Amino acid sequence: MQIVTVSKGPFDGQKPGTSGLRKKTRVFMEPGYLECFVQSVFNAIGGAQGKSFVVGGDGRFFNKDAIQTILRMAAANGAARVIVGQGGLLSTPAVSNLIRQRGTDGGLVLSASHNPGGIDADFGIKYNIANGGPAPENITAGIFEQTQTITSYATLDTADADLGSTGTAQIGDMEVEIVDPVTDYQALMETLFDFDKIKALFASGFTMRFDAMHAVTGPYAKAILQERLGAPEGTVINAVPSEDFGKGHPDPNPVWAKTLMDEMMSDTAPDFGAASDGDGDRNMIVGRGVYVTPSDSLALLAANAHLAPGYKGGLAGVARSMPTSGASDRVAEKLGINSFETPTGWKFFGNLLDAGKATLCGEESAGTGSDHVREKDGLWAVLLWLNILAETGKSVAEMLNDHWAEFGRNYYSRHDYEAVPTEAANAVMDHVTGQLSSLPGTTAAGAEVSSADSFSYHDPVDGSVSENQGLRIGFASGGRAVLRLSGTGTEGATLRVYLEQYAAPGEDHGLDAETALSQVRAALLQIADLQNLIGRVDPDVKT
Ligand code: VG1
Ligand code: CO
Repeated sequence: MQIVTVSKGPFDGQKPGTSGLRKKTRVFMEPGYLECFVQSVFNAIGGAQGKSFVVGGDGRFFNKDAIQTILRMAAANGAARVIVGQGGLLSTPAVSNLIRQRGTDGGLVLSASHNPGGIDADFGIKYNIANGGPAPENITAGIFEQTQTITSYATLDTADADLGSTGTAQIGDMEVEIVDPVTDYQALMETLFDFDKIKALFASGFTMRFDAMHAVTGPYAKAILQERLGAPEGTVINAVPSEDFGKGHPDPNPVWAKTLMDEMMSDTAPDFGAASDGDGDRNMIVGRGVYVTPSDSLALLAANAHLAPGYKGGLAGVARSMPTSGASDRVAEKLGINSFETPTGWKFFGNLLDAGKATLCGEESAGTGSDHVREKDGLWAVLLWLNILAETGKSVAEMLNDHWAEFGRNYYSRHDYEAVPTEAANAVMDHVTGQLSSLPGTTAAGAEVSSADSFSYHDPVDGSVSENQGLRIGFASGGRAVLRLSGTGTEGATLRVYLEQYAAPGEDHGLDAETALSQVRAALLQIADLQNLIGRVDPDVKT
């Protein structure tokens, strides 16, 4: 074993982000950088001696090298066994599933998710715990602490393991098991959904386009949708994972999945469209001529999940992140089940799922999932949609209109201001924070403010408290604006503004979102003084 000493951990004090550590790829490639993070993880969990882990990534540039580094370090730290996806590939939900199925002590996912890939783009790593979910805050804090004091890491001087074919390999005393990335995941999906029904739907001529965005879900979607469920060849596009995601942003939203959006809005649109992100944990759902917001998708899945075999007993509860619209709350209320509002980031759902308090969870950023794993799961959401469409025989547009007629519609949009100088972004947050107590009862741009606060989450399972999780402004009209800073960006700050307007059953549900949200937006711009503080009012990305 080789002990490499480092003068001071090459970390610059970055606190744990929304989802693991994300940096420019070249930063990760600096000698010792990845190594120090991995050693910090091992140190923070009381060492790797005798433990087993799952390791895989989304196939972006540096994925393969990083995996070899981790394997050598795991062996040097005494790990007994590591399960790796063939070719180094595993989607985030597939990692979560393998950790749970094989009972490993945890896992490492190499991905910067929706951030672009390549030597001049982004790389990332996240640690998942034995329940298969993202490390909760007490563990990420421990990892952070280790990164601040680390002085050495352990590795082996061995050749790379061959990850090209399934089977086993040996590194030092550690066994490496190379598995097909899709097999176990597909088996899990078969237990949840009525594959015969979905197969019959495709056989009847139902058409679909799935955009894998040159990222990790390509092999999964091809195996499940085309080979198993009989969707024709060409249903899955951009299906080969590439190191730079075809130079795109593997972010499944109408902006970055524009080609798919254009097709779905055209005369020749298929019945159903979907896309997934870099590491396969998110999804975008589109019907012919109609985009489904992630918040609506969560609500609609909650209302109809019982149509799929895995959920036929009903749901214990639905949890959503705070910026996600209240649409799923209305479903939970009607079903008489729990509903929860958590901070942004999947790690906050873990306790609720483990305790059996929630069955479905979702975020406005197109993450949806359930208690089948402890991560959000893009393809799972697509299959649940397909199962529901197969059962009801309705189109996506009919499903949406019926849902709004019953529950009302939460018009919704997120506006992102990217690469804002950190000081300016902080100034916006400070400016709004300073007004919170005086806002209720005042009127901004014609909209009366009914409530304003900084969101704190009290975990109902372990009692932990997470403060400063975003600023919420409620309006008497049933509107809401939320402001928060992204925890996943790698350049300056990203300011996210979330706009929502409720229209009750019987009210007009046919407006375009921009019109429906115009008053809330005007009020927010006035309260946050964006023009003055960041010099612009128009966002870079609207989803
Ligand atoms: C974003 C999303 C958040 C999601 C996170 C990780 O975080 O808003 O909902 O959980 O990305 O998703 P932020 O802090 O940038 O708003 V993923 O697919 O990158 O693992
Ligand atoms: Co992701």
